[in-house]
Amino acid sequence: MKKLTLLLCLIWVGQVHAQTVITNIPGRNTFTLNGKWHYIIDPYETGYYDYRYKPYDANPHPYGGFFLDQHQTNKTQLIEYNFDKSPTLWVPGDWNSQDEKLLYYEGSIWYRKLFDYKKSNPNDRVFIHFGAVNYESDVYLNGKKLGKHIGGFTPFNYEITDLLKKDGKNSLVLKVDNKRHKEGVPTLNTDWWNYGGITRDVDVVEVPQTFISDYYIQLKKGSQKDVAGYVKLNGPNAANQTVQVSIPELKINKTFTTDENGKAAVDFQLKKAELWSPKHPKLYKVTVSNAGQSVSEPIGFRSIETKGTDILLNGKSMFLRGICIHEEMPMRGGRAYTESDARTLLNWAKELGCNYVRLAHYPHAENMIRLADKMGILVWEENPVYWTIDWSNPGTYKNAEHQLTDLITRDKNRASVIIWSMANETPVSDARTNFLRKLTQHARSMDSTRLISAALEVHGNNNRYDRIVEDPFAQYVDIINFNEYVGWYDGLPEKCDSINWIIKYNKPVMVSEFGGGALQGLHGDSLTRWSEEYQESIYKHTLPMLMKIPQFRGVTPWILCDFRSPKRVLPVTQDGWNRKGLIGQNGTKKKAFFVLQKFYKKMEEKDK
Ligand code: GCB
Repeated sequence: MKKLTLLLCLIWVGQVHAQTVITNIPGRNTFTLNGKWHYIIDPYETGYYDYRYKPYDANPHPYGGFFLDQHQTNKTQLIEYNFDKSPTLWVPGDWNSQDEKLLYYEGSIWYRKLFDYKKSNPNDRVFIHFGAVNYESDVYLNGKKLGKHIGGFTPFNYEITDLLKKDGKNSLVLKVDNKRHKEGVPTLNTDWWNYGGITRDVDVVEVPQTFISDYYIQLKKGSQKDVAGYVKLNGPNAANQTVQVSIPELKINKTFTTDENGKAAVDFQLKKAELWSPKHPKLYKVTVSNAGQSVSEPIGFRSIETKGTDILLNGKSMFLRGICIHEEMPMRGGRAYTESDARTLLNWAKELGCNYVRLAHYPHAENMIRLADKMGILVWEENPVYWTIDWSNPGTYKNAEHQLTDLITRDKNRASVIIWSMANETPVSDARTNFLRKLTQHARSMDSTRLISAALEVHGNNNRYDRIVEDPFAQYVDIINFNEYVGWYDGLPEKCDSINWIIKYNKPVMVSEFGGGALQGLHGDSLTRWSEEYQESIYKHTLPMLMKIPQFRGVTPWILCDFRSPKRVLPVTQDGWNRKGLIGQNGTKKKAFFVLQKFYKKMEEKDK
């Protein structure tokens, strides 16, 4: 009985939500938990609910709850699971592309990792940090619940200082559930694969008692020399402390003092700094320090704003030569997650002549954004508010706001990121516009320097060839972006030649999507659906059509690579893949790739 009480005490029934995210993980003292993790497929959530469907972590039971990671210690003991004897999955990585029987799986899978950890300093604090887990996760360390996290594409962490075993193995267990929900963000219906699992890096992060948890060091809106931002300390000695910000290459070394909440306002001038741009992606090593600790990372400085119908980067008008990208590797057919995956995708974008990418339709891995910083590629980042979100559900709004907060928190120091996108192709209604307006206000309150946009929709009228962009949400954005599919869902490619665009906003206009499907290697004439020639024809007719829009300032055709989608069921042609990529599932370029490449060469010449 005593043993039972002890065991029950070990189970912490309260629920802690993920704590404020620690930023700049690559710049910290970390220990990776990437590698092989044992897993148990649990479609009925037997490891979570008892037979009365009550969660074990709220109603502890000595043998229930896979998070206890128990082992049979005598021959009479009844335990109906065993992580040690279960197969393994690679983390990070989606489960769908690692085990054939999981390709279409949507449900719960338990993951378990055993690890030893010795602190480098006995007084330090220790956190466990997840780059992303899709979609919902319940996290337990040594049988205790750390919390629950919702949202498949943003980082979260939990403090584990007091739970770590001094000697012996720690057992880290996650229940990961990728079931879709009507009220979720995204919701039930999307045109991409619902890859489940621990899809990004897992790290143990060791920090001092009071540590630099976050900082924001960027040029002020509209300025090319004034830096503004903050440094935040977390811990018992966070208030009234001095913190330093230094940029040795610019001989800058400034001191600021934290307020009673541990936050210091940062304000200084850059003299003779080289501004970041796609042509010169200059990054400076910026170091933030306090009481003997320091955190560093490369940061670029640039200004981004709109003026009338122009987009100004460092004060100069530019055209954004872009492409949409899903976070997926064509040849492997799973989530992209390594830096080398990111490099493959961004190198293709560069080869196409891009200076800009739209990372659709959710936050991509941090290594993608950091690489874009280094390679000089501008970035659109997007919240997964897609199609028919449950607009009037306050919980759905909170969820969307939370995901956006975590995205901005993670990437606010990346010079490459110039646009926060609130949503994609959302149907106009008061509830929806209100939802997006609130999200926009929230984004601006966190980061006043970047531009706000969303991929809007196009409407027709009685005239067959009029196409109108008119949306009550347009008043809140800095750049009008819309998706159009003339030539694919809307007539044949030649229809583009007759379209009359009606866009009555005195703002820059960009086209966030256009395109059509082609099976790589399938040839026919330009009217044969799915042939490379049909897709090529769409590009040949669309680009001149868009050039007629006076405020046209950029475009991100749909899409760099073919990607998996369960909605695309046409045998032989689709087989579960959306074929609108300029590059096929096997990594081979289709004819349309070269049409866009030629157009971008011309646009680049013009920009010089
Ligand atoms: C769209 C969506 C995108 C789809 C694409 C398509 O408008 O924004 O997510 O994949 O159309 O292929 O139909």
